[in-house]
Amino acid sequence: MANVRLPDDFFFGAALSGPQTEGMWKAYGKLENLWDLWSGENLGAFYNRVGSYGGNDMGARYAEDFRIFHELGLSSCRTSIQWSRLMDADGHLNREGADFYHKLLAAAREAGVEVFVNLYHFDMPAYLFRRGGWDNREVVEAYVSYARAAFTEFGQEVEHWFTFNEPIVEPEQRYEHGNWYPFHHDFAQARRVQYGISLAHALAVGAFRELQAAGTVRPDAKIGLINCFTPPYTRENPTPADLEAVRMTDGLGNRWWLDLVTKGSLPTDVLDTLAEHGVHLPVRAGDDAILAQGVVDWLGFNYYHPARVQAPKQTVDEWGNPVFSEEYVWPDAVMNKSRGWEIYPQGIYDFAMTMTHDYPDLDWFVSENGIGIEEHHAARTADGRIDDVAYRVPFVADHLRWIARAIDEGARCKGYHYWGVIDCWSWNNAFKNRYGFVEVDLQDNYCRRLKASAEWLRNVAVTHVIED
Ligand code: BGP
Repeated sequence: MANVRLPDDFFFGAALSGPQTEGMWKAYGKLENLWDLWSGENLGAFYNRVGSYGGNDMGARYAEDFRIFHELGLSSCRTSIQWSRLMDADGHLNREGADFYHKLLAAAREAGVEVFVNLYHFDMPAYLFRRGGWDNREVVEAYVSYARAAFTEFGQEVEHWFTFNEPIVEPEQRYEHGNWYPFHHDFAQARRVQYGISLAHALAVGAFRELQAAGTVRPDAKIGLINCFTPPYTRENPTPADLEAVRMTDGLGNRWWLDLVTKGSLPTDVLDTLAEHGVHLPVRAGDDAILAQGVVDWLGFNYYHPARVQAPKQTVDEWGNPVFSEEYVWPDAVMNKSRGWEIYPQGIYDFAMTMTHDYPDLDWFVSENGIGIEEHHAARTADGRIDDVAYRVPFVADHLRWIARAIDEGARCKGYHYWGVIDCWSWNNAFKNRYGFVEVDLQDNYCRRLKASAEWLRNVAVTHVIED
């Protein structure tokens, strides 16, 4: 293999989220969100009983963190505003929360780092969840008021906006697979939630366009959506039933969102199949016009692992839900055992080629990619640094090589954000798996310390060359 070079205007940055970094869960008028609610009800559900409260202390250390990003050669980062911090329970702007984010954005500017702002990262305010969450149109409307407030408050400061991070995850994790609070196993509810989020996205894009036309949002600002697209694969010599499993996996997880953000509609083959199985979306007159507003300026692609599926042995599960696919265990899979996710860098290229072929006009960037390794596997060297080079560098280098190849073949991939450049809180895994090029030492007051891999990242971000 020879050295590989990414284009000069390709950007490098860091991906993070408000609920996983800020901490200060009760400061600046912040209300309880679903993570705080779950932490309060059952702290034992979180690794080492570390709940949502502390984040990685970025709320107190953001200036330091932005300086670290800059020193690592990163020009941008994406985080999220927390709905539960920006708005009060009456749906009005919370001034203290807004001021917190103004200060955070100012510190980033001072450090020379652009902040991409995402509006929602699995963090529904608890009082709105109690009113039905995404299953209730009033909550969809509340989200749009929140989005309007954010566009109005920060419209002159922020250039890159996103409506949602991984909108497929809450339907699946909260309502279908029962892994996250409120632990439902209800396929139909999951799809209603997915539909509610889709409407919320489209209405927020509509509000953004309106406020941009009015001059409230700066003229060069863009809006997008971020999703964890999983390129779908099945076994060799598939049966028609295996291919059907691929169609629905791809349809619900990928094409649903891609059609929404490029065509302003949802894929009819998927809706037809759902209807055939008695799953009906709560469609109201006028919804088509709402969805039509959902077309974005660009897209974020979070990539960790592919989806390998085959025809299911049973087409109905123990809760009476329809089943469209089951996992296919590929014998050659290389696994990240800490996370249970397959490592398959070529997937990033395959998705890029799908984009180039099926959605050729849309710009996108890799908005998350990274490897989280259980902390106790990490070796600390004599100088006190964690030596993570052996697993982190090849992971990132391999993905970047496939991105470079895709760009050579026409992909409109504009940049790369690494997830968790600084270790952060990972939902119910808390601090079990560490993603960072920078350690957060929980035994030392969240102190930041560069890991051995950080020098490699800086070199790639500055030179754009991935050495052989
Ligand atoms: C993505 C989420 C992030 C982040 C990441 C790593 O799905 O957008 O919030 O957490 O995955 O996953 P985890 O933290 O579960 O290891």
